[in-house]
Amino acid sequence: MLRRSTERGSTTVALAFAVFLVLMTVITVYIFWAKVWWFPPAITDLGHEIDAQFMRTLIITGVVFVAAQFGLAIAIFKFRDHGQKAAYFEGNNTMEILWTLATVVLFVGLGLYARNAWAQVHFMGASEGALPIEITAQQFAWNFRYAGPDGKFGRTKPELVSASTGNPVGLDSTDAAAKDDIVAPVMAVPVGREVELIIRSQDVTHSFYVRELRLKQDAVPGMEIHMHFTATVPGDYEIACAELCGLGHYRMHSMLTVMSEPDFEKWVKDQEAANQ
Ligand SMILES: [Cu+2]
Repeated sequence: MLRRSTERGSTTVALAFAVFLVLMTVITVYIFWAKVWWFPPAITDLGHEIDAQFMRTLIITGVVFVAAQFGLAIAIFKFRDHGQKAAYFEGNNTMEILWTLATVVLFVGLGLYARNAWAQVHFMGASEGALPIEITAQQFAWNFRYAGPDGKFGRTKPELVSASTGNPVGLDSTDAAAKDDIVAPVMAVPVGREVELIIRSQDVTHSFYVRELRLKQDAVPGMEIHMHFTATVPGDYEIACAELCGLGHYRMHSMLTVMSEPDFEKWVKDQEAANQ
């Protein structure tokens, strides 16, 4: 039975909600468009590729988001209460198939687009001549080991690990190759030279994360995980632990300094002197 006209009138509510949706959508788009909260500039070629992929994904999902919100606003206003009888229908198979297919095509398409960038990091190793740096994560610090002049990492033993005696990674001093190894609490790399990371953990799962490298990799106990990058912009960048690893997680950070080759040589010499 139809209600009397004075009892109708969800127009105000429907309009208010529709306007709210449109406003919320416009504000959201503006926040991304104006890059109000954005990541710092990338400092590797791969970082730029990742950013390009991010923008592609953001534009495609952004268009879908705006269309869906505007569509919802229109539907809310158009189908408001006119005092009419509610209609019921079972759904629309054609539409279901269409938007499932569209989602699959977009998802797979984006994946194919990014496969090169992904493969460069995860399937291809560092090239010959890359500078190896071993990263050992522990609660709640980062240790960076350089092989020293002999280019070889010396033996380590878990039972020798002792931060208080200045041996945080357990270097075995009876091994000749271990004698010139450098262990530092901060990381330095030469600009423009490829670096091979060997990421380990002494206790729980941590995550090595440098925003500007667009690189985030878990450090997993019992595993040696290889990553590689070439930094192209000198500067200081924060290294954070991106895995909640215990009560001191918040203070588990360090610095990555990208410097010129001569500055790097000098830095290594200074570290050698400090280690002796
Ligand atoms: Cu951690």
